[in-house]
Amino acid sequence: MSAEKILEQLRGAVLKYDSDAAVSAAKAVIHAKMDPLQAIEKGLVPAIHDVGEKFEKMEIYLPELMLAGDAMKSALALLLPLVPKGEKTSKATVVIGTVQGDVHEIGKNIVSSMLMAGGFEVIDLGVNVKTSTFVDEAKARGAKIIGASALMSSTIGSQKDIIDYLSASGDRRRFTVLVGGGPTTQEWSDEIGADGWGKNAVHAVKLASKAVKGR
Ligand code: B12
Repeated sequence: MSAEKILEQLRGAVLKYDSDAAVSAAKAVIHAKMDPLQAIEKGLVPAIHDVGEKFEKMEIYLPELMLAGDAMKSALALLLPLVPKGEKTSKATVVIGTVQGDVHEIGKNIVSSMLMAGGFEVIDLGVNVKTSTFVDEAKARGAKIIGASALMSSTIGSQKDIIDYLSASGDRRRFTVLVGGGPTTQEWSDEIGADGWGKNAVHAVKLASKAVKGR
């Protein structure tokens, strides 16, 4: 099967909310020895964005959104482990999570895997992570970088809370804070005083690598 056809199957599986089809398409990616990251970025990600647009236009509702998320996660469960792990020279430790009140994890998981592939030690705190937990864990684990993902306009404020929390305790300069997620922008990152905004997982790794060199 051609790579284009396999990408089409990945897209179709998410758009049809079909986890079984997503698993079959992911297996086809593996069988064809395709680059897993390309399959994710060109097949799965555009499809889930289309689903988000349909939800916004109220053409579909929460159950479909959940099923699409499940289909995407089923394919990612096979594809993300295939992203080659970088040398464990550990450039730095990164503590990453999705902010408080927000359970969107797909983008954060892709960023985590790519950071690991880029040679970072990654401590993934999961979703709905309290501001204090980001900071306490970063201190406890000797992390230099904190990554905060937020997918909703109602939760991006928690990214600012992390920075304010660090400033209040005099710890701001000890950590590089990177932010990302759907509604965030470079302007937002500048406004809240973050150290970098990543538009995707590849960009996130570049930012983290730059932060390590800059220290
Ligand atoms: C799948 C999905 C869900 C799934 C999530 C499943 C899961 N386990 O993650 C479920 C069904 C649970 C869900 C629930 C809800 N959702 Co929802 N969801 C989506 C959807 C369709 C896709 C999100 C996604 O996975 N995108 C794909 C990934 C790859 O993209 P990404 O997350 O942006 O990540 C990339 C970059 O942003 C970047 N990045 C991400 N994080 C980070 C972090 C750092 C540090 C860096 C550097 C970079 C970086 O790299 C990533 C990889 O390239 C979006 C629509 C959309 N366009 O995003 C809506 C969307 C985010 N959801 C929305 C809403 C409203 C909800 C609900 C409130 C719905 C409801 N009525 O209950 C709930 C919220 C629950 C909660 N408290 O969090 C809205 C938010 C609107 C807004 N702007 O505020 C959206 C935009 C849909 C819409 N268009 O209306 N959702």
